[in-house]
Amino acid sequence: MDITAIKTEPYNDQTLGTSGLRKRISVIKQKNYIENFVQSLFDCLEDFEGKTLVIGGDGRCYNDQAIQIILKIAVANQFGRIIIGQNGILSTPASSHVIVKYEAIGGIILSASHNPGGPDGDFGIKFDNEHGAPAPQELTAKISARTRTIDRFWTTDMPDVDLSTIGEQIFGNTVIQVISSVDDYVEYMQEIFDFAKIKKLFDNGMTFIYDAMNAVTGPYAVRIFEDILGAEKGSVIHETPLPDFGGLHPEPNLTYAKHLVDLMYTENAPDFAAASDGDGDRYMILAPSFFLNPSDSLAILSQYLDTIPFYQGKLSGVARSMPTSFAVDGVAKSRNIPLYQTPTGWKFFGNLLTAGKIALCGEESFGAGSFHLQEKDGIWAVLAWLSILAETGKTVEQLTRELWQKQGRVFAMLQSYEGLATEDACTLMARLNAQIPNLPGTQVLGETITEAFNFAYTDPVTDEQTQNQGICILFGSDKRIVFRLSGTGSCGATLRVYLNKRTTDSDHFNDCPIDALATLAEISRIISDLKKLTGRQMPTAIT
Ligand code: G16
Repeated sequence: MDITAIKTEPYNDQTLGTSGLRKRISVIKQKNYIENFVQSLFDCLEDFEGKTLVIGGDGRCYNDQAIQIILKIAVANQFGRIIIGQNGILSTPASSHVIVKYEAIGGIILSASHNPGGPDGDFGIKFDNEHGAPAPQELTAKISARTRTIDRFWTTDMPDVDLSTIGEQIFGNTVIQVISSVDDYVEYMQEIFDFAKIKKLFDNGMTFIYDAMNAVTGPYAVRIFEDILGAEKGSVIHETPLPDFGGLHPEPNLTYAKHLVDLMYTENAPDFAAASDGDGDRYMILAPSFFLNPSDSLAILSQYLDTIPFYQGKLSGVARSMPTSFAVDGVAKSRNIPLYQTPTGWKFFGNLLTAGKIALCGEESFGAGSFHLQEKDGIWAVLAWLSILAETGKTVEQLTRELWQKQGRVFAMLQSYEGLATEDACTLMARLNAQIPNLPGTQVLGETITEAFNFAYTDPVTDEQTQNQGICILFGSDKRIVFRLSGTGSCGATLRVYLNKRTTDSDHFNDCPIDALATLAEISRIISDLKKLTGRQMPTAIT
C-alpha cells in the first residue's frame, strides 16, 4: 500500500459554522474538497499518530463515498485505529459516547444534522474532540484558517473498506474496526436510566409514537423503545435510515414534523410522541393536543432531572443558549443553582460540562443534554422525560402547566427567514447593530424598548471572548426579541428572530403563541426594516 502526498489548491469557503462545515452535496463533491478539509483538520491536531479516531455519520446521501475518502486520508496520516459504525452509521450522541469509551483522540461525524438531505441536499462534516465535545472555538478557527492555505494532503491507494461486517481489518499501520452502531449507546442509556421503571409506563398501557424521520435514530429507537422497554411494535415510525430520508426534512419541529403534530391533535393521539433529527441530537416531544416547547422542556428537566438516581446530588448548574427563553432561569433561581447563558452552538457548553459547572444544558432549537456525554442527545432527552413521568406519575401537560402556574408562561417562538441574499441579511444586521445606542426609550407599537445590546460571551472556564452573538432588544424583563444569523445554512443567509414574552395571567396560558407574540413579531419587522431590506414580509419557518 503506497502513501502519497497529493498537491492541492485551497478552497476559500471552508470556514466552520455553528456546527462544523455544512455545504450542498454538489459543493462537497468538488475535486479534493473533502480531502482538503479533512487534511486541514488533521494538520491542526497534535500527536495523533498511532491514536484512535472515530468515524460516524447519519447515513445521508454521499455518506458512504465520503467515508471511503476519509478512511484513506486517515490511514495515510497514520492513525493507529479507526473505529467506525457499521455501514458508516453512528448518531452524533453515539459517536460522542464511542469517542470517550474507546479513548479516541476525537471523531469525525458526517452529518448536516437537521438540514435537508437527498442528492441535491446538504452534507456536513464536524469534529468532536477527545471529550466527545464539538470542536471548541479555538480549534474551529484554526481549522478554518488552515483550509485557506493547504497545499497538499496525504492519501493511499488502498481499496474501499467493507463496512458492512463487524470486525477488524488492517491497512498499513492502521486497524479499521467496524462496530455495532447501536450496542454501546444502548448499554450506556441502560446505565443512566432505570429501564425497569420506564417499562412500567408501557406495561400500564401508555401509548407512544417515536418518529425517526427516516434518519439515523431508527435502529436505536426500535431497540430501546420497542425491544427493551416494550412499546408496541410499530411505535417507532419512519424507522429505516434512508439516504434521502424518504423525502422528509429531518428537523423535528412544528413545520417539518407537521404530520406528527397533526396526529397529536386528533382523537387518535397516543399519550406521548417524540421525534428526532437527521443525526439524532435533537428531539421534539408532544402530548395529546399539546406541544412541549423546548425552552419549557429545559426548565422542567432542570426541576426534575435529579429525581433520576443517576443525577441525584449532581445538579451543579444549568446552561441555556442566549436565544433560549428565560423559562429555565426561574427554576435555577428557585433551586439555587447557577445558570449560564452561552452563545448559540453546542460547542459553548463543552467547557462548562467538562469543568463540572453544569450538569444539564439545552437550547430552543430542540436540543438538550447532560454531562453523560458532550453532545446534545435526542433519545436521552426522551428517556429523561419518560423517567420523570415514571418518577412523578404526572403527564407532560401537567408538569408544564405546573411550571406556568409557578412562574408564568414564557411564550417562545423562532421565526426564520430562510434563503435571504447574504448581502441583504448582513446589511440588516449591521444597520440594527448601528441603531443599538438609540433604541432604549423608543416606543414601537406601544411597547417601550428598555435595553438593546449585541450579546458577547466570556467563557467562565477559559476567559475566551466571543463577540457579536446576536442582537437582543428588551422590553422590560418579560419581553424580548433576539436577532441573529444562522450558522448552519448551506447557501444564502437565514435570519433568525426569537420572540419571548412571559405572562403570569393564567387566563392567557392557553393563548395561541402566534397570537401572544404577534405584536413582538410585528415590532421585529418594523425595527429591522425587514421588508425594505430583504423584500420579505413573513417568515419561511415558524418553530
Ligand atoms: C446546531 C447547533 C445548535 C444550534 C443549531 C441552530 O444544531 O449545535 O447549537 O442551536 O445548530 O443553529 P443556527 O441558528 O446557527 O442555524 P445541529 O442540530 O444542527 O447540530
